[in-house]
Amino acid sequence: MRKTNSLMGRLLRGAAVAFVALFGTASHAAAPGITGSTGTGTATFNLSAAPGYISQPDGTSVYSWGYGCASTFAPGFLPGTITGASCPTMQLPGPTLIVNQGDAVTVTLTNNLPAAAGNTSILFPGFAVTASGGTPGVLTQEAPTGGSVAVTYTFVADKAGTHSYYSGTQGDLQVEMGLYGALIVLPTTIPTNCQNTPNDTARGTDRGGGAQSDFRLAKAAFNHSSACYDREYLFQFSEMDIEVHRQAEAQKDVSCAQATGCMIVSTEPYVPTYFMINGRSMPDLMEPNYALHFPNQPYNANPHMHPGELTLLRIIGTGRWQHPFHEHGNHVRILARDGNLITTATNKLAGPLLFTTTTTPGMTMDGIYQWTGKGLNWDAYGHANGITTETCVPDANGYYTSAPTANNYYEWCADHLKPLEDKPFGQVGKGGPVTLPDPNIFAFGPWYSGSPYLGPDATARAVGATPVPPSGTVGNAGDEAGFFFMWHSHNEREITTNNAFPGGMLMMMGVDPWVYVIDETK
Ligand SMILES: [Cu+2]
Repeated sequence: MRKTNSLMGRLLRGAAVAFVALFGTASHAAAPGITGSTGTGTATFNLSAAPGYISQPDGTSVYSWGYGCASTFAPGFLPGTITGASCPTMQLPGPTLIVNQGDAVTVTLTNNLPAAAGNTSILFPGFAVTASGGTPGVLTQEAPTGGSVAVTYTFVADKAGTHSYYSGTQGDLQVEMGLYGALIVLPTTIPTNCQNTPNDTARGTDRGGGAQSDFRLAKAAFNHSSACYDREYLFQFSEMDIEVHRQAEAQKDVSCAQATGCMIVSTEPYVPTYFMINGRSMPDLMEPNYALHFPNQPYNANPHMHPGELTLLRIIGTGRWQHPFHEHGNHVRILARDGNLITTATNKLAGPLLFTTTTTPGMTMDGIYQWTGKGLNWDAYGHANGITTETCVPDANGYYTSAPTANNYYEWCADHLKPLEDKPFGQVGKGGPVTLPDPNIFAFGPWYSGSPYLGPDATARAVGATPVPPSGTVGNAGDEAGFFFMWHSHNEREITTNNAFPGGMLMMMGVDPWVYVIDETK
């Protein structure tokens, strides 16, 4: 938070850590999507545009339009370890299309929108698209309603990275209604310095007895030594003005034979009240991918990571507003914009380090985020409170990376043994940078474990302290505690749902101790 007088600022002021949490039934995320029916070097997708209803956390059911899989099309799903994957005929956002760089991509679209909606289409910005079939529109070939005439878009996916796709027909209405999605192009060449699995010995061996699976779509976002990653998440930001959707719903059954449709829908003034990431608002976005109670909103937004892991963020701005999304805990090193890797003349990464990854409509970004605890100015593992058997030997960069099985693997050694608290409640100050609140205002449970520390047995570490535990710690023996950071739009209007806080474009990023297995299968 930058504005300390804001509501969020009052909640979070003075603490680098938003929440310390126990682990329970949390679901996780990854970057799920579909693969085409492929031969070697080709990827074919048969999509439909169709109407449907999506749900918002205030109970509202919103009439929307979305791309989905044609009923005759059986795609493949990635990552293959995610259970219950499906591709309905309408979803919001549309299916994430995953292809390999160099693939000849063919996307066939049929239009199952109501006749009153008129023609529709798909644009793939950044690619040289050949469109055939259907009827000519302003920007591309369009598919008429009725579902029987298909339009086909072909292009070579020559550019790696994260790309958007969206309707090229009546964009102010059709994109607002939900006709947009993501295209991920995986590089054909992987740099030799990338990790084979997220748990290579160089980056920490498997602390979960073989359970720490690889959920990446690839080992690198681009063919560049700075583009390796260990985990990845896709975030599509959009907003929604329900009045537009109500007008469209009221006119959906009007009989119509015009290519331009027969709806008279005012898209101005534009007053959105729903702000979504991957088609869901907080807290719905924390539910599992493909959750049955969100039949047309299959993708969640629930990032987790271990300290030190390189996490690839695939970011797309959709809709009409700018979305200044802030990833708390560190800045994001940008690799590429709109799939264009940002490098110097000598091929060194030149992408900026961003405080907020602000997207304008249609813009995409690929960036690397890493959380290590560097800069906290206190020992996040509670070593200052009696756990002195664990050491911290700095590597050339200052991190403890020489002992992959250590609980405090990747600790920032300059803060090793630094106390947490300045003036513990009811006690004398110990010199740390943080003053904890009165323990009586905390509720212990899923969002606060009773310990401010990261790692296995974090609460036991806290209460077993010498000479005194931090105030407000309660022993919950055996618990593993992680840190949760609020990732949210810095346009604070956007962290509401229908004007109620919290909601909208807000998620919780979890830093889990290495001993905790991050299971992205749900
Ligand atoms: Cu913030």
